[in-house]
Amino acid sequence: MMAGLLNISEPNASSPTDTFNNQNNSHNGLNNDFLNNLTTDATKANQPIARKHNREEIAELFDLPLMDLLLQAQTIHRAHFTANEVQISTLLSIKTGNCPEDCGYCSQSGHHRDTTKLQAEKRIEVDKVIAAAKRAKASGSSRFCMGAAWKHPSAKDMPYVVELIKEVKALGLETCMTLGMLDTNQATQLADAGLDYYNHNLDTSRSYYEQVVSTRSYDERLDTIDNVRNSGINVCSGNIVGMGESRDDRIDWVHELLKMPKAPESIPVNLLVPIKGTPIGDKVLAEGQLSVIEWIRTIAVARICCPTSYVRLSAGRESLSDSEQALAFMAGANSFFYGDKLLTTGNASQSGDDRLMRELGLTKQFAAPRAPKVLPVMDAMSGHQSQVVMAE
Ligand code: SAM
Ligand code: DTB
Ligand code: SF4
Repeated sequence: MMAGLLNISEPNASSPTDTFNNQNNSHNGLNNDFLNNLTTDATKANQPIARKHNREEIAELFDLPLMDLLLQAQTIHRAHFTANEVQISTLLSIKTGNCPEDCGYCSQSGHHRDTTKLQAEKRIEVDKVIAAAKRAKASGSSRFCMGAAWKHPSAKDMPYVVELIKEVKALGLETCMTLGMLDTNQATQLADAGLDYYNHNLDTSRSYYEQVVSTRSYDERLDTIDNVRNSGINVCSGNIVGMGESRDDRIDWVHELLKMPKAPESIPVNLLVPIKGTPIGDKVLAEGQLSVIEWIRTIAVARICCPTSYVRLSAGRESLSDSEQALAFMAGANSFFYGDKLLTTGNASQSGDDRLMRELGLTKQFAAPRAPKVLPVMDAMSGHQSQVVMAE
């Protein structure tokens, strides 16, 4: 058997203990023997499901015939998540444009503003953000993600983002932020406010990275991810497929995730939205886009290698057909951005997504926000009120 693969036709009686949830398929009323046997066999395979693949094994997964790769990814997905259930997030740009970073794909970089002509905006007021979060909740989103075009939040931005976290959580939504780099102190402040997820993407491999960004190093990205991880906030870290990178770069990116002490809880796999006026967007518009199948392969490999992570369909869905998105869900994606807009670009329409979910038989997962780490305590002797930070 090829290294790193599950052999679902050869169940092994001496299987490792695992966290397989055998209720997966009865949960949604399927009670389908074929699906239950499929997932049961997967857990009895020769290889433990949750283990780190080495680089060669990741490369072998990418090379599989597509149907073998999809079958394996969907099988692993069902062993760890409720089948046919998807987590849905809504995005809002809370500070748009004129970013000091020079990410070659991004409409919001100040370095490309003369060519993208993107109108920069100031921070959005708290009550407007809350109104957008309420709309997101009413539409069925379980997580509200707020993005800012900053190198990092400044000292004067911190009370603003802390207030947003607290107010959005009070609505019963999970919170996610993506604000650029964070130091340990900032990560702790966000954790104490109860932030559920922080998004900070590696975007690509270490070696292709220099073709993409020059103002923020790969190691700085890894440092921010470490700070988020150590603060107790869930890590959301993904990539962009289709920037002109090679298959090797996509393999290396998956390998980077596995080199982390713990794989990100959430992995957005963006398909490049080629934006006119950005260096990478213009190049891709001139030379042609990568096959969508390669994006689907990347999703499947991320699912297999990070079996307990949410794998998210992120940028790029607006241009995809129903069938391409269905293949992405087959590949083990179980999360997507919902709502007519991402940060500056369009998204697949909400009504279209509702119809697609009905047609595919997908159901929305409920929110489960983290409790804030800080608890108020009263000193019994003095009556003095203070706050304690709870250990994770
Ligand atoms: N400014 C913050 C940062 O970069 O850390 C957060 C916002 S940034 C827009 C979040 C992610 O969106 C990027 O890391 C990139 O992966 C993705 N993204 C941005 N522009 C994109 C595009 N044109 N196509 C696909 N993904 C894109
Ligand atoms: C992520 O990986 N993708 C989202 C989210 N994290 C913040 C952003 C996609 C942005 C797409 C381009 C735009 O709308 O400007
Ligand atoms: Fe700025 Fe983020 Fe865009 Fe890079 S991706 S230019 S950091 S907003």
